[in-house]
Amino acid sequence: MPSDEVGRDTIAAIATPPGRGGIGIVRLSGPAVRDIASKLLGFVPQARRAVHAKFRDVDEGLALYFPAPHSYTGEEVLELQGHGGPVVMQALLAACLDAGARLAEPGEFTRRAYLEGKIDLAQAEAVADLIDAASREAARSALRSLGGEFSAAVDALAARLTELRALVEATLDFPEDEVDRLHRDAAAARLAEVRTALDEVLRRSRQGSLLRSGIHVVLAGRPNVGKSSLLNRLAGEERAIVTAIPGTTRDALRETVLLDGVPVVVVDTAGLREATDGVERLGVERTRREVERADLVLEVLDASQENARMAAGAERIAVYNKIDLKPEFVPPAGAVAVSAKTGQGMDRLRRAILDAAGWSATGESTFLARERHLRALGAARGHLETAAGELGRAELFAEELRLAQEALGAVTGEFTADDLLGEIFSRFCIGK
Ligand SMILES: Nc1nc2c(ncn2[C@@H]2O[C@H](COP(=O)(O)OP(=O)(O)OP(=O)(O)O)[C@@H](O)[C@H]2O)c(=O)[nH]1
Ligand SMILES: [Mg+2]
Repeated sequence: MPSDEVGRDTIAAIATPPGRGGIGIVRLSGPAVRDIASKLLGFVPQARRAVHAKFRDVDEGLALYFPAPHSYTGEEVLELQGHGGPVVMQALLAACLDAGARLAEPGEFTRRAYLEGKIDLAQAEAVADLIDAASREAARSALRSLGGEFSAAVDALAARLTELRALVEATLDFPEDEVDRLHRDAAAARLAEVRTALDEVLRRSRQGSLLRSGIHVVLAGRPNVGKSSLLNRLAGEERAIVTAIPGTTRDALRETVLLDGVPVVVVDTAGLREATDGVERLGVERTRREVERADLVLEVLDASQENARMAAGAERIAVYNKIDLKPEFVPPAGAVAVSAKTGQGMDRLRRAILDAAGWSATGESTFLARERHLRALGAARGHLETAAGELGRAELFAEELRLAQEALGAVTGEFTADDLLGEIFSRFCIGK
């Protein structure tokens, strides 16, 4: 969509994180950058050359000038690299504002890059996702999106739909004859191809979305079965208090662990039983709430006790703990047997968690998709499915293709409402 905003002003922000650092950067973007440089430095630096300068009486450091359109935002950009102390940085920012800049809103630099057509919307989102990446895998995936790989895959799908539409629209006026039938078969075959390609993009996007948003796993079960011990095992350190006294854990305790680069929030909870006091009762209530919110529940059981056997389900895994006390124990199908004490079976448990989340560690490249992207791809998929049922009616068929294309366009921002843009960019940090 990249549209133009008239009367754009010049924005400034501290681009480095708050606090003390060796270097702190104030960034400016907009038409008044040259003017502000003159006021602040006494000159306009040569394009793309780091030059030492005094920043008025505030600080001194390196100045970098990027003339439009060869800059991050596509506008005139100036970077002032000074000393990274909070007071210096604030004073430098204030000097920029005095010289005619306005304080940037969160994500405004990236928003401008998008509006200037430097990057599309999926790439802009990838900027934030790269900054927020919780694992190396997530960062790699975000970097691929930033480089345009995800957008290119989505654009390729849209392009194939354009071809198909052209093919179908050319035949709209054909009477029911042999030629028409041939066209229809060709269209059906092409549609099937596009659907397969879309499913592949969707699959890789779902994988990537796991890297981005992770999964929420809750440990639940009777007191003393070893939930807290399992949390400690998964976290690799002693986080939760473990005792032989049933009812030890009262409050829900959460730890984020990375499994295969997928961030997994593991929640330890109070053991489920008839509470013996008010505090425990509150804890048990909390456990029930956590279980309701979970993506996956690990139903922990004590293998050394005569437990009722648990049925396995998609969102529940029965985990039999303490198998060190009963080495002959054979878990029922779908369940996992472990020992939080010795670590036995933990790899299988980690694998089971990832499997239940739908993560396939094939090492293939994933797209760090957001929920918004998954919805758009899903909508496109729905339209193609409808189209497949309308092969005999060229007009309806073509219309569904058009709608599918529009849904794809939402990913890269070709068709995107302003309020959505506002929402996306407002979640960025200031200075990005
Ligand atoms: N032998 C053996 N003992 C274990 C194992 N896991 C936990 N335990 C012991 O079982 C007892 C209870 O462990 P916890 O981790 O506190 O159990 P919990 O389910 O969190 O208990 P509550 O917080 O009371 O609900 C402790 O004495 C642990 O040392 C295991 O795999 N093998
Ligand atoms: Mg506990």
